[in-house]
Amino acid sequence: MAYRIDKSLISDQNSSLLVALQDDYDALSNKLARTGIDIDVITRKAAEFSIAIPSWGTGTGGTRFARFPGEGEPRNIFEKLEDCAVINDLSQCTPSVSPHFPWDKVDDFTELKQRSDSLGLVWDSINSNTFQDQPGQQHSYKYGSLSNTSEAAREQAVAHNIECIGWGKALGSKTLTVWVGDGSNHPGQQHFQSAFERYLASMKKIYAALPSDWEMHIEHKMFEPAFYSTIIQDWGSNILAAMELGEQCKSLVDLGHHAPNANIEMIVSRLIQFKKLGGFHFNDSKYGDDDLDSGSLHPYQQFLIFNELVDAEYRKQAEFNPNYMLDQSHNVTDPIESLMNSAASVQRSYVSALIVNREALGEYQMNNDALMASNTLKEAFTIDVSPILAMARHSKGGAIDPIATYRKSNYRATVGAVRPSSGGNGSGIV
Ligand code: PSV
Ligand code: MN
Repeated sequence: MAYRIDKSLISDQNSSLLVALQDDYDALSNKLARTGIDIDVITRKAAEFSIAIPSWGTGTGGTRFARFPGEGEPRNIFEKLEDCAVINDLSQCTPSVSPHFPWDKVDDFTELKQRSDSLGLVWDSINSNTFQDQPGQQHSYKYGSLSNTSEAAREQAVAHNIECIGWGKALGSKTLTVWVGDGSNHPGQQHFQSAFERYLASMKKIYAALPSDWEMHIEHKMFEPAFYSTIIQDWGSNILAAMELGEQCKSLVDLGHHAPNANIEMIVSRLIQFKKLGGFHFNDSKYGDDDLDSGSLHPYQQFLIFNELVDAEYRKQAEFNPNYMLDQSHNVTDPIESLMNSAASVQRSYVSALIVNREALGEYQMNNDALMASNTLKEAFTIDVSPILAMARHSKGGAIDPIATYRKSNYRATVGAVRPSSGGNGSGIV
């Protein structure tokens, strides 16, 4: 039996916060009404927003130097699901989980599906893993997977991705996300064009196995584990591959996978324009693929990305339906707390973008009024939309203050008693 947070604890905690929340909500309602915005419309949209939890994010992360395991870490996908259910019960915006195979492989996928059903969770994009060797694996990925010079290694990587599609079908998923670590560490080590040709040929085989109602998402990353060149190093190679593969193939943007200071919101706009935006892995970073909590460092960048996304919604852009997902590594926090905070941070960026005065912005842009265009965005960004987020959670039975309610529940210590520490303190980015 999964340990769930009692609904009565959530409602008790909420009742002590509701009067103050209603005051703040009414004040914000009056403020927004002055600019013609109906707060209830925004709150309804906030309540409809959802973002997937990465199964691997529920465990404590690490770096290549060390990992410091946390108390009560989930030991398998069933326990990861329990933690995801807690996150969703409190946050009410994370009803889906994105699994990573073979990390989350089980013998009986029917049982796994029944468990997720019983917890009220659904499955988001399936992630394949050909960036590390698995025990007993015949061909090594040391020199790459889908672009390996060895045909046998490439075939093995293709077969794994096709197997992932099969597991995804059993779980009711409709997307396969492919990220590979293929690349090189030395100038001259790899023939760029031949390696890309091999990658594309392998991807075509996976694409051919994709059900007609599925999408395949390609994730780019500038470097790491390869430190000189990476096969899909940026959105350019990504969209080229996605265009080559076909309509069901789109690009996925992980916020930590770009050169510092890259204009990610502009990349997003380009992908939207060419109907190639598949989805996101949200996280934040200062130096590289830091996998810090979403919005913890660059909330304005996250808002500007949502400004593009809401603009596409506003313009009713065709074929626009990106998947939102977190992809973070929690090294010093309780992963449940970080994931709840991060989901709310992304939801906040969405809500802030919803209150941008788009007619005014469009006019300022057409009149080249740079200052007022910029101020229009800043005005929306600086309005504190917290009461909208809290009210959206409350309206769905979630917690007005998810972190406080979670701490009050004593969940971590409770599961800690039945989940002995993995003791795994070795290195490893997860
Ligand atoms: C690679 O750094 C990445 O962002 C990909 O999404 C992987 O699937 C994930 O992290 C987990 O290693
Ligand atoms: Mn990612």
